[in-house]
This record gives sequence, structure tokens and C-alpha cells, in this order.
Amino acid sequence: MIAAGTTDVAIVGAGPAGLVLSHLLSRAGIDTVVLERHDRAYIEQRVRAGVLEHPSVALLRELGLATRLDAEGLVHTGVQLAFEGRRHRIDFEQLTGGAITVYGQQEIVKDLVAARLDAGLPLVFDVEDVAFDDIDGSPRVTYAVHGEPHELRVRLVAGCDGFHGPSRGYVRGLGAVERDYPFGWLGILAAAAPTQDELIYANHERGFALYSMRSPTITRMYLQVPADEDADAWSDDRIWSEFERRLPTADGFTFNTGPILERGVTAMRSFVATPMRSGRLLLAGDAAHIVPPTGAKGMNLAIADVQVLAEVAERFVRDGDEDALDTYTERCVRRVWRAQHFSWWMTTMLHRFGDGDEDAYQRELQLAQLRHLTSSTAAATDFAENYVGVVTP
Ligand code: FAS
Ligand code: PHB
Repeated sequence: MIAAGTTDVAIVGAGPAGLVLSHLLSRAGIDTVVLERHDRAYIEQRVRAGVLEHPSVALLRELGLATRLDAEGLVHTGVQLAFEGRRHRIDFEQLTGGAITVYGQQEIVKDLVAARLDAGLPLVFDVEDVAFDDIDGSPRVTYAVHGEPHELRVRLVAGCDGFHGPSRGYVRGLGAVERDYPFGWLGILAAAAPTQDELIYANHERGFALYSMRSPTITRMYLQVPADEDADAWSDDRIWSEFERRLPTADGFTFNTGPILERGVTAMRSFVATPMRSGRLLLAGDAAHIVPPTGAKGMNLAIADVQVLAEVAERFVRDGDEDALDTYTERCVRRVWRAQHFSWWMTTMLHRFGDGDEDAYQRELQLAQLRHLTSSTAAATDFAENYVGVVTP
């Protein structure tokens, strides 16, 4: 027997996009049901992004969802770029008046899930076989929970189900442009106290390295590795000695080592799918676009998309304003391409793309770019505005 229900907006996916959207729409008095494939424990322990742009923090504060973020988030007023063995600081505060906040994506997921459930609002975990019918007219979302079939009649469907979710497959006339990179990131989470309160992005002849953190006791670090690398092929000693080589220890920087709590290899891809709307279905976040994590834009793009989605959804649900839905893709895609360009540019400037002559020329270009970036106020300002998230798309 199918359990049937109705709501204004079915939100598929409880990642940053789906959860922020659920809070924006609830604040606007729009009914929603969030459907998530995994259970609560899984999504709350999944290690992913860690950098929040200024606008993302401002929105979470505005929604009253930043209590723990403000208490535990690490505010960084600058970042360091390392090359030729030395660190160079870019001062966000001086150049933009803004800052970033380092706070784990899974912490945001924890805070937003708790706030939703505390408010007694529906968030269904362990959903299977999510499918959509009649997304051009009166959409129906069908799914199962532990084998029990369910159906939701809705006004709109928000596809916030990430790159591998089903929603994008329902978009009529979808086109995608993409670029894959010939490398990935080996990411580790270590019980080692960070030795400084700013990230280091290192360009090194052995490949890229990133020094980041999650808290005063947890370090998050990344190494460029071949795209098909097996994380388990890297012993702890090999990982630490490779960081020793690639990070700018020659200028006195030291880092603590400690038990490695989590490791994994992430592929590097740039991907943009359009349109982001088809009938009553609207895509947001990784469901529509992917950036390589070098620019720390993935989670922030997802949050920015749903701010627009919430606005057009409210106008449609409240006033039947179809024109609002028509503007969705156009209003998002300019910002998406700004972040795409910045993420591609940082990735190209900081990674090894191969070896031999072609790469030798590329490396000199990278070093020339980095020298310019760290000696020209205009170039540093452009970088800082993009990184902090205060750039005009
Ligand atoms: P998400 O993928 O976060 O959320 C989608 C949700 O939909 C998930 O909870 C998923 O379980 C659910 N879902 C999928 N299919 C479903 C279905 N059929 N039914 C119901 N639910 C379904 N960015 C950085 O800046 N730094 C990083 O270090 C970094 N690391 C990353 C590592 C990985 C492995 C990945 C995949 C991404 C990483 N990113 C990183 C980018 C990341 O932060 C994303 O941009 C961000 O999670 C996007 O948020 P959402 O669009 O909400 O998608
Ligand atoms: C992280 O802390 O996980 C992180 C920071 C900066 C990036 C990517 C990931 O560019």
C-alpha cells in the first residue's frame, strides 16, 4: 500500500545544498520534505569540504544556524602560498575587509540536521529508489523506505542529490561541459595540532600539497597523487615524509604529525550542466556543477545556488510566478562560471601536469604567476576577492 503525502517542495539530498534550502524555505513558510539516501550517522561523519566563504557564514548567521560555527569555526584573515621553498601571505582582511571560516562540512550538516529535526520538520533517511513523475505538470516523487513505498505530490522538486544523484537525469535538453584533471588529491585527517592558523597552498616540483585544519587538535592535509591512486598504498610514514618534502619547511615552517584518522583519494573534475531547471525540477550544488577543491568553492557554490532557488520557489509556490522559475539557470550560471574559472586557475597554477619539456614550460609559467600574485596588490586583491567570495560574478 503506497503511503501518499503532499508538500510544496520535495528536497532530494541532505547535503549542504538540500539542508540550507530546507531552512530557507521553512523560514518563508513553505512546506518541504527532505529525502536522504543514507542514514543520519553516515552523512554526519562524511569528511569533505572545510572552508566557508564570507557570504556563506553571513547566511548561516542570518538563519540562526551559526551558534556552533561561531563558537568553534576558525576565522582566517589570510592564506599562504608556498613556492620555491618559501611562504607568501595574502592578507584577505587588508585587501577585501573580509575573511574565511574553517569549519568542517560534516559539522554544518550536523548543525542543520539537528535544527531541522528539533523543529519537528520532516527529514526522511534511508530512502531508496527515488523517482519523479510528471515534472512538467503536477510532479509526484516516489521512493521507498525499508521497502515500504511512498509517494509525494508536490509543487516543485529540488534536486540537491550531488553529482551521482538521479535528479540531473530528469532534465530535458541537458548539456554539460567538463574537464578532468590527470591527478587527484590524497586527503588525510590527522590527530595532530595545527602549527599555524592559516592554510598553506604549496606548489612543488613533486606535486601540490595543502596544509589545512579542522580544529586546534585536528589537521586536514592533501597531496597531489595520480588520479587512480589507491589511498591504502600510502603508509603513514610515506605520507608524512612526502609532506616534509613538499611543504615549505626550508623557511622554518614545521608541522605536527599524529595518528591518521581518515584518508581517501578525491578525483579532480570541472563540470557544468545546464539548464539547471526543467519544468518543476530545479538542480542545485554538485547535482549541477563540480569544481576541483583547490579553490574551496564546492560547498559555497551549493549554498549560493539554494539562496536563488529558495527565492524563485517562494515566488512560484506563493504567487504561481512561472517567470521566476525561468530565470533560475541564468541567475546561477554566471556565479558558477566565476567559481569554475577561479578553481581551474588555482588548480592550473599549483599542480604538476606531467613531466618533460611541455611541463617544464608550464612550471615556469606557474612560478611567474605566483611571483606576480605575491608581489602585485592588484593581483592579490583579485585572488582575495575570489577566495573570500566577495567578487562580482
Ligand atoms: P552533496 O554531495 O554534499 O549532497 C548530496 C546528498 O544527496 C548526499 O547526502 C547524498 O547522500 C544524497 N543523495 C544522493 N543520491 C540520492 C538519492 N538517490 N536519494 C536521496 N538522497 C540522495 N569541497 C571542498 O571545498 N573541499 C574539499 O575538500 C572537498 N572534498 C570533497 C570530497 C568529496 C569525496 C566530494 C564528493 C566532494 C568534495 N568537495 C570538497 C566538494 C563538496 O564540498 C561539494 O561541493 C558539496 O558537498 C556539495 O554539496 P551538495 O550539492 O549538497 O551535494
Ligand atoms: C579543507 O580544509 O578541506 C580544504 C581547504 C581548502 C581547499 C580544499 C579543502 O581548497
